[in-house]
Amino acid sequence: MTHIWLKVYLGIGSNLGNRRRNVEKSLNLLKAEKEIRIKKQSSLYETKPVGGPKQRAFKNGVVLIETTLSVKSLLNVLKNIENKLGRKKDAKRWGPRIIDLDILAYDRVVFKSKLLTVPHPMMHERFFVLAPFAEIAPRFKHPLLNKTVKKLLSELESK
Ligand code: A4P
Ligand code: MG
Repeated sequence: MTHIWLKVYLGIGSNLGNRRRNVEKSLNLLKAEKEIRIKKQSSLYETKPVGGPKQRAFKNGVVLIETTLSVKSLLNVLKNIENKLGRKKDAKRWGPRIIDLDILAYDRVVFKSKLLTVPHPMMHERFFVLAPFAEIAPRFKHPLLNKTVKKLLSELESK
């Protein structure tokens, strides 16, 4: 059987507990997956919370992985990791979280269902995504907007 390793960008965020350690733990759990390889990781950015209740600042980063998992299986792996790290299911939307793992882009696939939208529908509006993304992949082109991450970041910064 042939395995195709696709390039996928993941967004990671934490604003509860030891934020840096939560991110590290999630990366270790990703590394432990046979069908996932971590290729690049950004530094961690201290970012102001966007939306939700008043809450602590986040640590945010972006990683480039290669995976043979389908986009749906990957989402399940990410949710399992969030649960293992103790993320509460009933937490409010946009509320504080131990760990949040989002699929920002799955290769150049455009896909939308009830459970999953790729590329992530808000990635281009968010500094906390674009800044670390631009650090590791400035020339990655947004599959729908057809602009590079670097360009999206500079447009956001000049708004
Ligand atoms: N889902 C759909 N598309 C995706 C995708 N591309 N990747 C679904 C991951 N999940 C996706 O997500 C809710 C559901 O979205 C999932 O069950 C999945 O089926 P969640 O992580 O359980 O809940 P959430 O994170 O509260 O909601 P949401 O809408 O995903 O919020 P975001 O967009 O993740 O934003 N401010 C700063 N500074 N840093 C942050 O990291 N994060 C958020 C959350 C808000 N403000 C922030 C930050
Ligand atoms: Mg999320």
